[in-house]
Amino acid sequence: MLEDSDKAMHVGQLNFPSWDAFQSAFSDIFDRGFYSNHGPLTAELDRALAAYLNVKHAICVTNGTIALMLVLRSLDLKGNVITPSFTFPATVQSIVWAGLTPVFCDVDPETHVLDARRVEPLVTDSTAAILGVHLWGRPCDPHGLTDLAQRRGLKLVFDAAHATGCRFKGVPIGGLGHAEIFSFHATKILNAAEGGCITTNDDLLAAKLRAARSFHDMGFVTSGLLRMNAKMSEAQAAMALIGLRNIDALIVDNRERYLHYRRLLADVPGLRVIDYGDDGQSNYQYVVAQIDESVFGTSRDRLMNELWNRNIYVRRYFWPATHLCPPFDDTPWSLPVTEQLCETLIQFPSGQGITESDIDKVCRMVRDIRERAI
Ligand code: T4K
Repeated sequence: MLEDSDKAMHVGQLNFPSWDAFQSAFSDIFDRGFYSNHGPLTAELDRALAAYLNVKHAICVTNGTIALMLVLRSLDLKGNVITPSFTFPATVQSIVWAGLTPVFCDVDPETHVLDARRVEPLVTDSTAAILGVHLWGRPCDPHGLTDLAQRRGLKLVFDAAHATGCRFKGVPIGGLGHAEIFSFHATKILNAAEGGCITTNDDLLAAKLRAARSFHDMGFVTSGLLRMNAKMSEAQAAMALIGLRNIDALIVDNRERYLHYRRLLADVPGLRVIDYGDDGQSNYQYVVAQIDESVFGTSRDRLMNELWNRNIYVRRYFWPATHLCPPFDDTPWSLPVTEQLCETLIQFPSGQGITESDIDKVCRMVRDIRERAI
């Protein structure tokens, strides 16, 4: 008999800052009467993130999408940008917003990210940049893509929206390529309600980005640089600063949740929780499994619908594939791995609001649904 769950469980169960810390930060903002336009908390967050991410410059902005648009625009690119279709649509849409053309590259079936071997055959005279995505926080072939970008004279940017707190060979993600971008959306490990940042070790690019994110920084004002209002507010910065103080503890808790899912689902035929290794390099914010319908006994979509009926709001990230949606679907892209992943992956609820007994319940339901289906 299937059990009902009365607690709605979402994939991005929010990481909350402590209410007391939040109140006190807000009370300080009210006392200062300074809410925006690069207040002290935004400046402090820029410095704190640069230190945490081990990079020279962190430039906080309104959200991750704006961070992508700004960095692509500020690199003065023309032509094509090689990028995955298997990502949140913001990655690709930002390329178009920056006046560039996306060229889709398929991803590795195990890691779900781009690698130099797949990207290199797509490089042409029109290629300006590679925009890799550290999907699920997995480093996107940093050595291979850096080498390729250097050899072919391309800019290399990483979308690290999922990767705050993740590491590559022990070093925090943040200083790779020409620039990386992060998202502090409510569902991310570092929750600023909305928010994002660009990180770079390039002083000139950082100066341009600081000028481009607002109409208040007078640097580059005469250079014709295109600018916008992409400022982070003091309220967002306050929330991010509190989250940043606790992020390492959140990663430890996330890892426990991830390992608990893995233990409970290890022997379910046809369901494989994707592996981040046990080396502590991931932020474990995403618990993603692949369903092999022929072994599992029912399809990923059927499993998703059955779980939704029980208040478990798993997601089929990412569906539909970006290259199959307008305005990108008028080209016959050949992306077999991406299309297979879009049809077989399921993301389970995770994050601070999910307890061990919630995970027990989700996994019990997955087993029950499978047993009823076979
Ligand atoms: N690059 C990549 C690789 C990204 O994944 C993203 C964003 C970006 C760039 C762009 O960064 P931002 O511009 O967003 O900063 C969610 C997020 O909205 C999106 O930020 C994120 N990626 C993406 C992976 O997930 P949706 O539309 O699939 O889910 P959403 O926002 O409805 O939230 C998921 C679940 O979380 C909901 O079912 C309910 C729950 N939830 C959500 C919110 C906002 C809550 O319980 N409370 C909340 O306040 O995009």
